[in-house]
Amino acid sequence: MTKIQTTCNYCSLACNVDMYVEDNRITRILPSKAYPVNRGFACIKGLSLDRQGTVQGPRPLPRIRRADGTAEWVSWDEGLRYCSGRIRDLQHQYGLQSVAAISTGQLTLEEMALLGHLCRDYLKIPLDGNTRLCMATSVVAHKQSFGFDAPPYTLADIESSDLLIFIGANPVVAHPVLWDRVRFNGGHAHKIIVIDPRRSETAENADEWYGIKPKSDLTLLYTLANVLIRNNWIDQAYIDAHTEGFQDFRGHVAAFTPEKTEALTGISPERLEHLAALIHQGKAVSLWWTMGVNQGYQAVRTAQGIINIALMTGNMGRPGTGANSLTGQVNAMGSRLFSNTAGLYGGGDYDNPVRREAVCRALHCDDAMLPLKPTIPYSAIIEGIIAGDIKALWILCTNPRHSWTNNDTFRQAVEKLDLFIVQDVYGDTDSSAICDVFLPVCPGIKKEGTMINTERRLSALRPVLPRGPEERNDFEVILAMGEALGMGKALDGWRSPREVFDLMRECSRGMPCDITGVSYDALPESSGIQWPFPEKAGAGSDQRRLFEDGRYYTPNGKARFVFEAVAENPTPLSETYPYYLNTGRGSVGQWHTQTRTREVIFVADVSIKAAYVHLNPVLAQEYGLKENDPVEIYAQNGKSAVFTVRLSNQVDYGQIYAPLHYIETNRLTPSLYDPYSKEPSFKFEPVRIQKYGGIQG
Ligand SMILES: Nc1nc2c(c(=O)[nH]1)N[C@H]1C(S)=C(S)[C@@H](COP(=O)(O)OP(=O)(O)OC[C@H]3O[C@@H](n4cnc5c(=O)[nH]c(N)nc54)[C@H](O)[C@@H]3O)O[C@H]1N2
Ligand SMILES: Nc1nc2c(c(=O)[nH]1)N[C@H]1C(S)=C(S)[C@@H](COP(=O)(O)OP(=O)(O)OC[C@H]3O[C@@H](n4cnc5c(=O)[nH]c(N)nc54)[C@H](O)[C@@H]3O)O[C@H]1N2
Ligand code: SF4
Ligand SMILES: [Mo]
Repeated sequence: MTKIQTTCNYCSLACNVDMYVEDNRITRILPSKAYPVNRGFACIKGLSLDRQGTVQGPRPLPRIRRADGTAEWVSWDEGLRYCSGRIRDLQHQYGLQSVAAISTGQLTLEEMALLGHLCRDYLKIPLDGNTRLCMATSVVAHKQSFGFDAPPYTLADIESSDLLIFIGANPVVAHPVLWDRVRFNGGHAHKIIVIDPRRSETAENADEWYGIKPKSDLTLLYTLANVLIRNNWIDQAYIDAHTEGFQDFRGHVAAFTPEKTEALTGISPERLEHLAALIHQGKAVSLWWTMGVNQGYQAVRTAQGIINIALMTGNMGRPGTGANSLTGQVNAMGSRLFSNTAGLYGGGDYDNPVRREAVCRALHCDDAMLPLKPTIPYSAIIEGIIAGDIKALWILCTNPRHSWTNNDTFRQAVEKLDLFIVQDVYGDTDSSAICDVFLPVCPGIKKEGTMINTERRLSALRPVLPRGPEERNDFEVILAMGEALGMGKALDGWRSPREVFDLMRECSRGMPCDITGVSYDALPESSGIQWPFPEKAGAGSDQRRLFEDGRYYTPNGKARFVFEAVAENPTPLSETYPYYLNTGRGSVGQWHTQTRTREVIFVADVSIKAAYVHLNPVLAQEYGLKENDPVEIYAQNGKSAVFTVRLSNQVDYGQIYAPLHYIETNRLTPSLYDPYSKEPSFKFEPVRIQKYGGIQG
């Protein structure tokens, strides 16, 4: 029996597990005891990593849909020749930009980097990631406030924090191993606060829940800042030494009085004063946010509203503090820094000549090879397809027919495409079922590469099981696509994950995310390594926190207070659409579009099969709806869908909650984005409801 330590490739904690293998079979999965993230614990998804890829098609070969609609399985050579030929033809006929690709936060760093090289450096096409649906807001907020996309914390900050404030985050469901650490908290006294319009699983388990009105966080945060200033509960020495823009910020928030904002946020002046006092009394206060903040129409400024609170109270750079954005997918951090989409490899801007030169040197290429500007965002790719400008789309490791906002628009886009290529483990996902070419790849347990987790920790994904003769992994397919497209010498130095890792390491030299001290061989069996880890960094601590010296990555080393007038909700409730739909995660066992977790028997047995919503019992009664009744929900986007009713006090009257794990949910979400990050506003859509089959109410 062999033991192989590898990384759980679901959520952004990237727990490590030890897999025991006998006769090419995984016999046992034990969470790695010594790994600093999960220390011997894992959730049901990590414990079920052997359940992957068991429902694949008959043979792992490319599937092409012919003109008459029939499917044909062809050799890898033929499949890739077909794709590359079509891509070249379309580019020839309609221009370079007539092809686009969408990737993910769930591939390895090396796969993303190679894909970025192929798409952006070589084909010169738009390439965005599903991280646009998730972390784009945090990326922009960090860049503007800190000067670099740098989440500051190490997960050990959880244990040294005496006040933990979760804003729009539900870690009981979404980051379960993190929640274990929050509850235990090293045995220290601590208080947990949750700000969420929904009495979420985390709210129910917190010390205090602030059930704010949806999308009123920015008003709440500005008012909180004003209360802290008025009581002189700020750290003036920290503000003077390490930040800029505070005077203007003070002026901006002066108008946000608790009395005036109560009607907007639903939080009373007394509770707000109380929250401010808790922050003031706390020795180490940490603020954690996730999708309840990132997915909104004024999301970047809201994230910065959180950052401003941490800065003005000096809760940065010390153990237990920080304005801390939690990542979602296992390698979203890798995609943010090494995918060549929104910035150069290693995180610099495309218009920075010094960085361009450094990246050219690292990659041994000419400047003409590098993209001139960031890719167009996901939303613009979909709009471009619908407008007829983009003719081919290649998606990898994401399922947008289900997960894209207002997802009928994705179906509409696919109908316009001349070529739709899907690269996935499964040939029957909502997206792969409607593609022209399906490229089957093996799951994570048969791949190698690097993942970067939410606290910037690099760890190794390792092949635990051997592959069959026809099975390909993502890296090989992307590489073979590059060869088929004629990249030739442009692939020199890019032909194995190890080579690509070395290129990316070199690109990071001198950047905040410097990983020049990390070797590809040192990661397996290790405790992981957090960036920055420059050459000659020495062993150091295995808990690396940023900004301990109060220096930020802005040109003058100071963090910025960024703020703006609170925007009106562009899609308010109305007489026609009087209720609001909120969406998010449903249960620990369900992962996004459920292509993978349907294989986990314990999960499949207990999870609800059909789309459902949480409905407040009083509202349900008004419509004559009982538990398990079908309800039709009509959204302001013009679409409707039928869900099963679950009566729940997690939602107040007027609020409806739909888990994103069912395709119906995104039928109803809006085509509305934050203006800076272009992240969709998944968490607020005005709706009306009707008993299914009844008279419209
Ligand atoms: N089991 C499981 N775990 C997962 C995932 C999964 O699919 N399944 N996905 C992973 C990924 S990619 C991500 S990004 C993370 C997401 O992790 P989370 O962001 O924690 O999960 P969500 O359920 O999307 O949203 C969190 C909360 O935001 C609240 N919210 C909605 N609107 C507002 C608002 O206006 N203000 C505030 N303050 N809160 C609001 C919702 O009610 C919800 O409780 O989870 C990761 N972990
Ligand atoms: N309404 C609503 N919608 C949301 C959200 C929300 O809160 N509310 N959250 C958004 C967020 S934060 C996210 S991150 C997205 C997630 O949305 P998606 O990325 O679309 O969701 P997944 O189900 O994780 O899709 C991953 C796909 O990759 C496949 N796959 C798994 N492993 C591999 C592999 O190794 N290689 C390849 N090539 N394929 C693989 C899986 O089978 C699956 O089809 O959803 C977004 N959509
Ligand atoms: S908490 Fe996240 S990384 Fe850890 S085992 Fe569960 S899904 Fe995997
Ligand atoms: Mo996400």
